[in-house]
Amino acid sequence: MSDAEPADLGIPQAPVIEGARHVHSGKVRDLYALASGPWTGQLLMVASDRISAFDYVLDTTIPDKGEILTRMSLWWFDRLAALVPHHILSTEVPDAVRGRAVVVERLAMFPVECVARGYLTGSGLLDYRAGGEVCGIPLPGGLEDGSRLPEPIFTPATKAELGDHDENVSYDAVVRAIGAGPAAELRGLTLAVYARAEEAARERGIILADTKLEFGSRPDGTTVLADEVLTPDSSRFWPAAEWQPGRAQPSYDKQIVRNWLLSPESGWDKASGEAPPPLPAEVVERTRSRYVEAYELLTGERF
Ligand code: Q0Z
Repeated sequence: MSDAEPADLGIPQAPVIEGARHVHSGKVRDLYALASGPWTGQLLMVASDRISAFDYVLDTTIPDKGEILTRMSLWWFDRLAALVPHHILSTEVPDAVRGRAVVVERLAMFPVECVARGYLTGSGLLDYRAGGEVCGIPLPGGLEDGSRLPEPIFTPATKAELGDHDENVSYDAVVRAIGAGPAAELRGLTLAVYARAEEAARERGIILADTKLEFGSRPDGTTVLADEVLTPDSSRFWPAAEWQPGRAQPSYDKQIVRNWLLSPESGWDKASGEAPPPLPAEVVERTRSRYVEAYELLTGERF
């Protein structure tokens, strides 16, 4: 395979949608440009029922996952609207994707993944273990996987190609990329959104360990919160009752899938480099229930 060719990550083709032109796909979402109707020229963001685990998009879908995450994101956008404008224009979308798609303003996106962390895990933990800091922010000694940080930190990353991991960068690198004013604004907004959301989640027995946000600019220069927000695909949610620093925390949504894939029953060897097998119906149903439970617990609304 030539270097220019992307790796085949097993992502199914984005579905054809009448009146929309496919422009981009992530692991579990598809982006379209609207080519007809009242929102011509704007974007249609579609959440699929696909799920990823251990960096693979699985062959099995989780029924209603796309709709649950779309509704969760919409709930947060509404709750955060006093803090920052958002990109949602309409939830009136083509029938084929009803409930799991939104029409959004086309923005000039900042090329920065804006991450806020209140707890140490994942790539933050790896960086900390390698040098005592994350994105150039020095942290106290003695922290473990899952430790609460002295205060939430802004740990920006630059977007990688599909299939690669984002790369953590220093705040200075963000300043160089987009300028000091925009960098300060994104850091301030990211930490403000995290503070608001962490508090709301905590009141409901859920730890919001970290979250990844994306922002864009309107033609008039207004900074707008974009993409999806505060879903289990963009954030780490942990059941507060089970929080125990010093080990990997169980994930609210994906733990059932991970445990089954790693169990002898799956017959899968993570180290083999082979794609994981399809999930049994019982694992699908229990995972769907976790997404529903997370939605209902966070929002206080029935799915
Ligand atoms: C979001 C993404 C997805 C794959 C571009 N309001 C906006 N204006 C311009 N661009 C974007 C947005 Cl949200 C934009 N992504 C991320 C979404 C599938 C990648 F549905 N890329």
